[in-house]
Order: sequence, then structure tokens, then C-alpha cells
Amino acid sequence: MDQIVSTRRDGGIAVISVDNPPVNALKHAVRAGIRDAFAAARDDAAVEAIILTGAGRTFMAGADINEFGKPSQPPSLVDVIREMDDIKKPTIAAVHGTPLGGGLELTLACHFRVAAPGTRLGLPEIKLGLIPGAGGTQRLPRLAGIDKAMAMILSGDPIPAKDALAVGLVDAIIESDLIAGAIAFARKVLAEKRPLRRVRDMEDKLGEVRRDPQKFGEIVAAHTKRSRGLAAPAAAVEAVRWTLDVPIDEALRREREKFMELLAGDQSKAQRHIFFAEREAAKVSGVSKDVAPREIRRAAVIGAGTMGGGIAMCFANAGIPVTVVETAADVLKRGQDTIARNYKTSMSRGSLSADEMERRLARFTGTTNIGAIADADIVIEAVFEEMDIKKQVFGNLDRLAKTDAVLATNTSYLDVNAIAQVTKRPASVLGTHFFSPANVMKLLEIVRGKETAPDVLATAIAVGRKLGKVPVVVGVCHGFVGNRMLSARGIESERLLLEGALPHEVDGALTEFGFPMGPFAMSDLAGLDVGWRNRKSLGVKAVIADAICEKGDYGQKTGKGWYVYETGGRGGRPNPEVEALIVDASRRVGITRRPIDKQEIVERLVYPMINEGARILEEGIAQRSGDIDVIWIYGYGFPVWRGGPMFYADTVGLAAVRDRLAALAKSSGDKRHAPAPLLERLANAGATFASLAQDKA
Ligand code: T1G
Ligand code: NAD
Repeated sequence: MDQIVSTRRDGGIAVISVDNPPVNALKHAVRAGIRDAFAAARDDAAVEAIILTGAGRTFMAGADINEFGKPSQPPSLVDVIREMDDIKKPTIAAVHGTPLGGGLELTLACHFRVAAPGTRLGLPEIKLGLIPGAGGTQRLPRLAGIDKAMAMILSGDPIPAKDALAVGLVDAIIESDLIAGAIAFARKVLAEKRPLRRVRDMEDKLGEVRRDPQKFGEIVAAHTKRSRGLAAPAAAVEAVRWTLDVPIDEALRREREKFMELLAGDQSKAQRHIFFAEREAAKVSGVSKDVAPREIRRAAVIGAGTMGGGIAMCFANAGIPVTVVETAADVLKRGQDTIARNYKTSMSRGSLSADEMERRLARFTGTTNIGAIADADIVIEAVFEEMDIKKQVFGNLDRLAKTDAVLATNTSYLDVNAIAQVTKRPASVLGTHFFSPANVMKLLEIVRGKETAPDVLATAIAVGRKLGKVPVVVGVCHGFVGNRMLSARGIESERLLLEGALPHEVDGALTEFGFPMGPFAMSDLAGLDVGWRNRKSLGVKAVIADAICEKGDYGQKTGKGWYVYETGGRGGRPNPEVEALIVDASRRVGITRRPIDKQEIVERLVYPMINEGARILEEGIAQRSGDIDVIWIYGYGFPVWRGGPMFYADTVGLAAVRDRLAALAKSSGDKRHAPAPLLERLANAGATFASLAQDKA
């Protein structure tokens, strides 16, 4: 095999190295190369010990996801690992970067593992709708214990080398040169004639739970996150349970069988789509890889309300000092109190230490003096959703901010170009649309103005990544991508109420579909006033929602909206005033209420979004259908195992979506439901939204 896998000798030590940039993914040639290199070293009498390592930025980061769904070529990773397992010479995995998935499973077929500091080790298969398929569910519990293994497999999150050392997953951390350290480690093993224990034969760490199987349930409960509709978590728990009472070869066979079943399933296809779509989303036409982002050492946020406070926390959490500007001392204090309360909540949940909280709080400067933003490298405006106020603020920012500052607006709907035009530096202006709660939601919708400079875009993408967000660049239109599609859903959700449904029924159907919450609970969280301001600015009416707002009920922030919220309570209970208001509204507009089933509710909420997504693609507001999917998954909780609205449409079939929309347009008389030309064209051609990217490639 060509130089993808090479072996060099250091005396009696064979060092096998994989070099398949960028992440040494275990494609066919790599698997075959590793198998052949190990066989050669095994059969070479001069070789006393074998080291496996990866060149470049990381040890093998897992199977090559591009190969999934294609005919598999032998040897499989299971074959390679089976042969490695039987080698009677010391085998040592020397890891750095991110040994993940099949990469970590390879190391579990070695007798020893040594790691460079900063290495992060994990089994992220669950994030792809899979379980580890090459022994991870059986070998990791034997090496690191069932509790740690379950935590790693169910979260999919990697652990740092020092934690891996603590649980016995690695045998040593090499502070100096990794390969030289690994060779020295190998020589020590040989000199001390250390017994060669195969991980598969290790049982001591299973004893405690085997003796008290009830403990297994406690471990599962401790590590199970809400997995609404996901198939892989339950499969992973079942697989790890086999370590208790199923002989390992049988357990390994079952693991592979379950892995292959999930691999062929729709959920994993959807989650793999999102894996690549998320990475594609960061590639923006007109912004080449060599456009350098501006350096961001200090930030400022205008407005410390629902969003401003959360955005400021993102900067402080990422280690960037942030100035928060408000109109008056009392409003500023309210905003600062909310921030402190959020940190205290995280501390009480054990996800933040007291010291770290103090460090983060120390990065905030609160002021009512807008002049204080003069030394900020980026300023994000999060004031009321009113164009006049935003223009007035940007006029000030233009006057006061340093020349190379990036000026951003967190507007949900408004015209970013119009805001930029009040400044003398529209090239430095763009939208950075965070999602509520801003310190939690991962999406950052970056709105590119018609004059936004490439390095300003590159800066916003880099800042998004630094804040732990998933950045997606979109164009300017009302509501950009996410909220524009949300509006299409909102119009239909109000229509469903008038025709016979109640808020909790609509929300129930969508949560069953996989969303964390339905449209009405979501607008109560965001604040009904945001949508109200938007409708007023558009001159459109929502009979029921407007009536609720006129009563001053804005949702959670006022304790009442579509639902009623008890102080400190979790979630809302149905609001009888609203239900009476809905029934009365139906009567007033002459609609006879009827039962509406869940399927109809889901189709009438999701299909109009897909239709609006097609228009957005046609207008070039979004570059790829995958971008729209990433926006809806990370910004609006669209179920990841359905792959996002556009991927979901491809799964349902565009002809079926088109026909349902055409029927809806006819029955409702609402022309907006008429299938978008792109949808019509693709459906007629039997094509998919995904095929658009393939055609472009
Ligand atoms: N396969 C194919 N391509 C991959 C890949 C993989 N496993 N991992 C990364 N890439 C590509 C990625 O698309 C991007 O390409 C480039 O590498 C850099 O990635 C049997 C079956 C390793 C932590 O799930 O988590 O093993 O966009 O931009 O931020 O049990 O990539 O440049 O063209 O993300 O530095 C398990 C997935 C597979 C790891 C690096 N492994 N990868 O992050 O760079 S399932 C994973 C990651 C498995 C076994 C099963 C991250 C990373 P492009 P990047 P990064
Ligand atoms: P909010 O009413 O909670 O907070 C707005 C804050 O801005 C208030 O505290 C107000 O005192 C302050 N303010 C107003 N004028 C100011 C000025 N000239 N200088 C300094 N501070 C000023 O509103 P919010 O929900 O945080 O929304 C803020 C922006 O973020 C809006 O554009 C909104 O559309 C957008 N947004 C909101 C959400 C959401 O879910 N709430 C999500 C994304 C984006």
C-alpha cells in the first residue's frame, strides 16, 4: 500500500504510522495498510514490540464517514482488530489529538496506550446515530469501568488524557516527544517483562456491577440525557449491558449486528448528513480560506435584556472581556442580576466551579455610557426590535467605535442593509443573530449585508466558533432563514387553532415529531412581544396572538402567554383565558371547530416551512439546503435524527410534499402554500434538495 501506512524500525521496535490527512480517517486503504503492517511486524522475528501512531494533527479519528452507506471493502475494522488482538508481542498505541470512534477502538486492541498531553479520547458514534461497532461497547467498560464507559458512549463527548489516565484508559502521558516516549515505554515493558493483558480478557472492573446488577440501572439513569425519539442511546445501553452476562465473542457479534442495523437506518443517515452539512456551512462563497479574521480581544454588547445578557455571557465564557451598555442603572442592574443568577444556577448544577464563576463575572463591565465601547473590537447591538432605535444606536456606534471594529446587530427580522446605511462603514456591519437562550443555543446565523467585507464575515465566523457556536452565513431578507421559515409555520399554527386545535395539542404533535417544544411554548420562551413587534412592522395581524399581547401577556417573561407559568415551576399549564379566546375567535370568523389529528398538524406546520426553504434557496439567501437544516437543528430544535426540514422533505419525497402543499393552498386559499417553483421543478424531475449541492460540486 502506498505511504498511507508506513513502518519504521527503532532497533527491535516497529513504529507503524498512518498518514491520511486531515484526520487519519480509517478508510479502506488505511485499514488494509494497518492489517498488513501489523502482520509483517508480528511475523518479523527481529521485532520485539509494535507501536501504532498517526501522523499530522491527530491519531485516527474514526471510520471514514464518507464510506458509510457504500459497499464495504474488506478488511473491516473488526477484522483488523481481531488480528491485532492475537499478537503475542507488546503492542502500544501512541495517541495525540482526537483518537475517536474506530480510532479509539483500535487502541483498545493494543496491550498499552500512551498519550500526549491535550489528547481528547472518545466514542462519538452516538452523534452519528450509531453505537461503537468495533468492540468499543465491550472493551471500554473492561478497561475504564462501566460508569465511565457509559458516560463516554451515551454523551459521545471526548475526555481529556488526564481523566483517561485516571480511569486506566491510558497507561501514561508522554510530556516529551510522543514517539520517542512511546519507544522508551515499549523498552520498559520489554525490560520488565510486563504481562501482556488483552483488554477483551479484563473482567476485574466489571465485578462490582456483575455482583449487583441494580447498579447498572443507576449508572444508566445517571448518564441518560433526554433522547426524544433517538434509537442509538437505547441500543448503546443494551450493548454495554452485555458486558454483564454475555461471553465477549457473542457480545462483539451482537454489537456489530446492531451497528450495521443502525448504519442502514434513516436516523444515522440524517445525523451523518448534519455532520457534513455543519462543516460545509462554514465554507462561504467569496470568503476564501486565506481571508484573515480581525483579532477580537475585547467585546461590547448594547442592551442587557433577554438576548444581550446571554450574548455577553458567551464572550465572558470564552475568556473575552465584555462591556454591557444599558439605558439606565436599574435596567443595567436587572440585566447583571440575571447573568449572575444564570451562573449561580450552573454552579448549583455542578457544571461550573465557584472560581470559574468569579473569573467569568470579573470579565463584565456594566455601564450606561455608550462611549465605553470605544476600545471594543466587536460591538453587538441587542436593543428593542425597532428600526428607529437600532438606527440611532448604530449612528452612535459609527461615531464612537474604533475604526477596525466589527459592528453587528442581533436583529431577528430587520433589514441589516438599512441599518448599515446609517454608518459610514457599511463594510464593517453585519447581522449576528443569536438564539434564545443565547448562552445555550448553538446556532449563530450570520447575516451578510450587501457591503459586508469578506474579512468581517471571516471574523464573525471565527468569533462564532470561539464562542462554541455553529456559524451559518445567510443573506438579507425579512427574518433571514430561520425566522422567515418560522413565520410560515406561525401563520399555519394560528390557523390550526381557529379550525379546532388547542395550543397544547399543536405543541404535543410537534414534540412527538421530535421538537423539544412546540410553536406556542417556544414563543412564550422567546417573548410574544418579539413576534408582535415584527407583525406590527409588517402590518400583518394574528387574531389570537395579538389579542394575548394586547392584554400584556408576553409569555414566560410576564408569567402568562399561551400557557400560565407558576413562579419557579417548570413548563406552563394550559391557559383557560386563551382557550376561551380561541373558541370565541373561531365563532367570530365563522369557523366550525373540528378535531385535527397529529399527522395533519405536523404536515401543516412543517411543509410550509419546507416550501419557504425552497424559496430561500431559489433567492440565494441560503447557499445550500444543508445550511437550512443546520439552522433548524441548532437554532430551533428540529429533531437531528430527521436531518432538518430540507433533508426530511427529501426523505418524505418532494412530490408528496408538493402535492400536500398544493392541496393546502386550495383548501386555505392561501397562495403562500402554492408549491415554490424550485420544489415543483425538483418534484417533477424526481430530484431532491440534496441533489442541488451534488449538481454544484
Ligand atoms: N470521516 C471522514 N471525514 C472526516 C471525519 C471522519 N471520521 N472526521 C473529520 N472529517 C473531515 C471533515 O469533514 C472535514 O472535512 C475535515 O475532516 C476536518 O474536520 C466502527 C464506525 C476529528 C474532532 O465521529 O469529530 O468510527 O470539511 O472540520 O474541527 O465504531 O472532525 O475539511 O472537507 O471537523 O478540527 C467516529 C468525527 C466515526 C469523528 C476534528 N468518529 N470527526 O475536528 O475539523 S464512526 C467521529 C470529528 C466510527 C466505529 C465507528 C472532528 C474532529 P472538510 P473538522 P476539527
Ligand atoms: P429585551 O426587551 O429583553 O431587551 C432589550 C434591551 O435593550 C432592554 O433591556 C432595553 O433597556 C435595552 N435598550 C433599548 N434601547 C437601548 C439603547 N439605546 N441603548 C442601550 N440599551 C437599550 O429584548 P430581547 O428579547 O433581548 O431582544 C433584543 C434584540 O434581539 C431584538 O432585536 C430581538 O429581535 C433580538 N432577538 C431576540 C430573541 C429572543 O428570543 N428574545 C432571539 C433572537 C434575537
